[in-house]
Amino acid sequence: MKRLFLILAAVFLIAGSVRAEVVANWDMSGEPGFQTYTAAVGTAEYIEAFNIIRGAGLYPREGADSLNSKGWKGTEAGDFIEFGFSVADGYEVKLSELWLGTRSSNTGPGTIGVYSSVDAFTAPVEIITQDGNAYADNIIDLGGLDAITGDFYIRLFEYGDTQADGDGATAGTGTFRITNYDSGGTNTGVQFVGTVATSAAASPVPVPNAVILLGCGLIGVAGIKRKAC
Ligand SMILES: [Ca+2]
Ligand SMILES: [Ca+2]
Repeated sequence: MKRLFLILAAVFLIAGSVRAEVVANWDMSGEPGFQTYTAAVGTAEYIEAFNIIRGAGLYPREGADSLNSKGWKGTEAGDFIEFGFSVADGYEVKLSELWLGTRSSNTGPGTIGVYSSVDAFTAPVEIITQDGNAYADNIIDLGGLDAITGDFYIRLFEYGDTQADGDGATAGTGTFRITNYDSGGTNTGVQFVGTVATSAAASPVPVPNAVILLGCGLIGVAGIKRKAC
């Protein structure tokens, strides 16, 4: 009976071995701030990352270890930072977290909405508060998003129109930068965490694999030999 338990445990371990991993990550350390884009430094298998870029309504600005921008004005259409990834055909990603650091200048955006392409950037997944010009380090819960196939983007728009120092409308000269997540001795870069798996559409019957393994495991216990195993 103990052996049966061990085999069953092993079978379920194998069947459920889709583990959370870094789906894509960008390292902002050493970046000057005014670069046109920052390319990813790594991805999970079956993932291609997109550069971190500015929308057309923003302008480059110096800022060590970041991608920094000025030209923020409330919800102007082109005023956003965008990054994301593409999932290979036949695969899907279930995201769990986005790790990132952000910082505004005192007259830059006071609140930043984190929007996703899943709902065409309609409702913020999270709202980041910038407290003056202090760095904000956040692990944003993306567990509520549906599984992703194809292209996926996050956009950071200003949410509302208030300066980070708490009063006044956001100034066009004010800045907002995206930096590495750096908190409590942990510096991870900007990263998505989640699981990559074959998509339901590509393999509509993923369960039988586990069932076959389970069947073979039981046959093994019973001492029955079968070619399929
Ligand atoms: Ca603008
Ligand atoms: Ca102010």
